Amino acid sequence: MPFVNGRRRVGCDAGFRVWAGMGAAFTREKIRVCLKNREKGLWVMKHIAISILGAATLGLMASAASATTLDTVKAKGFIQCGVSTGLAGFSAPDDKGDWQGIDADFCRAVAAAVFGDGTKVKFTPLSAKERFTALQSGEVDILSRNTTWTINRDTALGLNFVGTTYYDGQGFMINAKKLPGVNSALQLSGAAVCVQSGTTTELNLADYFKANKMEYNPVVFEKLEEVNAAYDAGRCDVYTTDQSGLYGIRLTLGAPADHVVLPEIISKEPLGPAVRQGDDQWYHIVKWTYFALLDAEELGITKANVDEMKNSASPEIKRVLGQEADTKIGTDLGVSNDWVVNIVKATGNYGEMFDRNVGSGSPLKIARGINALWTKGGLQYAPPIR
Ligand SMILES: N[C@@H](CCC(=O)N[C@@H](CS)C(=O)NCC(=O)O)C(=O)O
Repeated sequence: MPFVNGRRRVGCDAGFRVWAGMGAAFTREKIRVCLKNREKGLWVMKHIAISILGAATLGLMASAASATTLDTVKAKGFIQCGVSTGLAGFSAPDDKGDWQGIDADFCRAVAAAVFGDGTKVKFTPLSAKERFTALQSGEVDILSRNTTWTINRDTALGLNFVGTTYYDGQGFMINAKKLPGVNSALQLSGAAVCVQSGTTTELNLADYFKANKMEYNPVVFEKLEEVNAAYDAGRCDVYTTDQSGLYGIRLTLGAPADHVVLPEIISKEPLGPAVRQGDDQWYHIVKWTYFALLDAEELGITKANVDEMKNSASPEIKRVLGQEADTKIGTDLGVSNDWVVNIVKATGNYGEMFDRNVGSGSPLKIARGINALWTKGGLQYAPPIR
């Protein structure tokens, strides 16, 4: 029992129950103080409880947020892939509604790495404006939509670009019948230019005309079909976008042969897939899927020969295909050791994907050019899988 100056002290125990007293008045005063303290104490306790509850809620939220993209993708059983609303060669639905194109196939390659099954993908068509919010909000797991890798998107927008699946540059297309004699973009001063909003295209256009002291009249739309329709109806003299896009769009016009792509490339448009920042494992899976496609091409591993290649005499090929004893070549990444086999079976290697969708085997017939492997004079180069 606590004493102060030899007298029994009135106080409150830890539960703020009043204990012990001496004279009635003295005790009443002490009880008043005690009750006051008790109120204070209860207030403090209430707030501590609130804080604890708050912290617990935050903890729960944090653990929900820390569920990795790989976990959520595995739990739902498919990858949600953000694509364009329909750009030939990159991502466009065919007659049956199946998404075709190099960007759509890239998501299939990631699905093959994760599930061993390239069909485990669902596609979300996105306009240029919608695409970043869709990725930031978690509506899609990968953005694979002819998107240019820029510093602003890689930093302020909270994205991580995994690489450049297609090196492009911005170009101009005109109706040669309407503008005979125009064979250079430098002859376009005063032109009405059709362009899609929310793109690097819009920004480069302004820079190019300013730098060359030329005037232009921008005709801006959010939806691809609006830009296409306006240009086809002759509301603009010029259509500008990534040069690969111009070739695809030209095929959809009323009279494709009337339209000419001018020779100038006015910007660098490294197009590639992006993921959200803050999930290194998912970033690595998507990035190494891209590298695996390139390494497979470099090693001559194709959709047709991948099973045979598992027994190759080359230690490198065996390693890449997960055939080494005690290998962790896939499990370290969070996927199975035969992940490269699964990718190549689903989509073929990078070169096969390119040819089928935008290259010689496609209506676009775009040359490999700078998208050739580094071993063939191009820019496509992947670090080794070892
Ligand atoms: N690469 C550029 C341009 C991308 C872009 O959105 N281009 C338009 C060409 S008109 C497009 O593909 N639109 C497709 C759509 O909105 O579905 C960027 O990342 O900003």
